[in-house]
Amino acid sequence: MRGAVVLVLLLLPALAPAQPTRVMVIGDSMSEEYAHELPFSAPDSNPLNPNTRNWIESLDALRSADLDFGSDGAYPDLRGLGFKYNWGVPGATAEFWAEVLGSSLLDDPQYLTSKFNLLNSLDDIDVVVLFVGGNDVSSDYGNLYNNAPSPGEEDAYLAHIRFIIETLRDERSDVPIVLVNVPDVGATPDIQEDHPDPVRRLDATAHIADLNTRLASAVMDDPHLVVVDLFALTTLILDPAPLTIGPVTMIKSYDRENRPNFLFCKEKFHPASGASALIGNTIVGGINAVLGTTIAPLTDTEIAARILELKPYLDWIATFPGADADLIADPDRDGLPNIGEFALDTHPLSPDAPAIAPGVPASLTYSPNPMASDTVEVIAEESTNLQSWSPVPFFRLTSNSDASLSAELPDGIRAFARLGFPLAP
Ligand SMILES: [Ca+2]
Ligand SMILES: [Ca+2]
Repeated sequence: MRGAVVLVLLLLPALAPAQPTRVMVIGDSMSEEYAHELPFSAPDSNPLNPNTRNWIESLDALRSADLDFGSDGAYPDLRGLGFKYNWGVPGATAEFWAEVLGSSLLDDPQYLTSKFNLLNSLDDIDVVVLFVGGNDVSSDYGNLYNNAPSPGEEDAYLAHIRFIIETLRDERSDVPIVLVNVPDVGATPDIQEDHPDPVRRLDATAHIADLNTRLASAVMDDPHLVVVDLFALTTLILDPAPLTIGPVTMIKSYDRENRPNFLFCKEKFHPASGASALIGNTIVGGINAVLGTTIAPLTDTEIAARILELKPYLDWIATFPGADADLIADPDRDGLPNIGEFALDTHPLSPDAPAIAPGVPASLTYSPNPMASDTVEVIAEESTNLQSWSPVPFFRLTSNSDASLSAELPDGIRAFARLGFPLAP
């Protein structure tokens, strides 16, 4: 008996070194690497340098020991630039992918190379993530909003998904598939601006939920397929409750600089890095479910530190035992949120915020923390009514010899000053 136990222990190390799970993705612009999706993935101030990541880029950055999307390269087919197993094609719908996989010498022959390359590589991968639907519902959203979905649209979508799956199965009958359901695109600022009535958006939400119910039942008998619930993630965005990632309360909107605490990229539709990381976790859950793997989802701390690039802040706040790490918490009630305390290297647990010095003119002097400048900006703002605020103009900003800055208030009128701390793009 003892001998048997020893034998098992000796065998264990041989089982341990697992290869990363090779993931093929069939999708749209949500899956195409943001590195190749200018201009929306880059800030207005630096339009050639993407500062956001999509779900694949986030997982590749933090889980490359577990997940392999293929080598980064240039491919002479629909993949274009990016990971070898990533077939993310901007603008793609379910219908598009059904066309590609249904192409022949007579029908859509321009897609034949892609079709063959994709199907031929099914033996090289461990799982397929089928991630389309956002573009399908976006193009019909106006009708869903008017509670008058285009007749046959749902049926056509489901038929296209079925055809895609059947074509993959014809090539490799047991290929594991993670099917991403349809997001409620009414969660995006883009759709909301064009469809401003929240009550009618609820009609659209109900139609998309219905489509997802039908999608789930259409594939429920497939033993090698798991549906993941992207719709649930969009529901979280629509929920009025705050959505937090670790210490960061995410802003459910967009920003032209693609700052990391906004959920959407600057063109108001694509999820920005933080939301993309949450999508990645949803898909990791699907991969684990269909393959029986135990790949760890990204933790909030990892996302905050490595995806939202807040590690310098997290390291700094950790040097104050007992301090709440929340960026916007103000435990010492001195008016500076923690991120502002970091930006000025003041004490998060001791009231020491810079104060306006009376005088003619009155001024606000503050010392930006050089260790924080890559993480958070410091912007002096002024107001005459406490309602509208604007940056203090440069000609009233002075650099002092001790590296502090002084913002002078306008002379002769009642004015107020404050400091703003936007996260660095
Ligand atoms: Ca404070
Ligand atoms: Ca303080």
